[in-house]
Amino acid sequence: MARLVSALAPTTTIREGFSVSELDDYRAKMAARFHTFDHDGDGHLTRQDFQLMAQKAARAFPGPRSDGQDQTAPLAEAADQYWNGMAALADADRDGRITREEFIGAALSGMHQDPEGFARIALPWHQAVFTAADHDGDQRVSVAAVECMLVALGADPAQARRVAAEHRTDADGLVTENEVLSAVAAYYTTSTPQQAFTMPR
Ligand SMILES: [Ca+2]
Ligand SMILES: [Ca+2]
Repeated sequence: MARLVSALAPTTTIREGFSVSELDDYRAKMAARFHTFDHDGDGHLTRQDFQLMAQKAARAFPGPRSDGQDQTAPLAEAADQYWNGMAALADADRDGRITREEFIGAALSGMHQDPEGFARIALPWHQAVFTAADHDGDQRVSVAAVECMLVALGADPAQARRVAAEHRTDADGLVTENEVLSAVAAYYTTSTPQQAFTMPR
């Protein structure tokens, strides 16, 4: 994690002075992400949405890993931690619900151009999902597993396939944990558009 954060650290030096269009791009990306986070579809985010997300990830990568560890409980715990981090930032009135505007505001203030904020709030969850996908524990997964991960997180299946295929692979055709987490970090900390999570048509 420290390596990932330090690799991204130079972006923190441009915290001030990004253009309105960059912020608009980021807002649009997070607005789309909000929809895919709302797993029960009631129009706001609650602890339940994060638990549904954990259950979906556990179903996507069922059974114990080769080291015998079942990932259901670690996923539920990581999702709860993720919820707590987002709620601390976003749920200003403490009613246990995050609206679309609160979510976008929280991502903007807590993660955009802030790799350390991302590392604190969202990284543990994505590490837990990677661990669940990485059945043999060698810190590498197949491109198909990356695609499966994106779909479990709410991505459109066709777009998940395309985005998964864009990841760099090693000599064995596998995608490393660092590659996956760097892509996730770029998603949350930069304005660069990314197509896996889109608004419902
Ligand atoms: Ca919801
Ligand atoms: Ca593996």
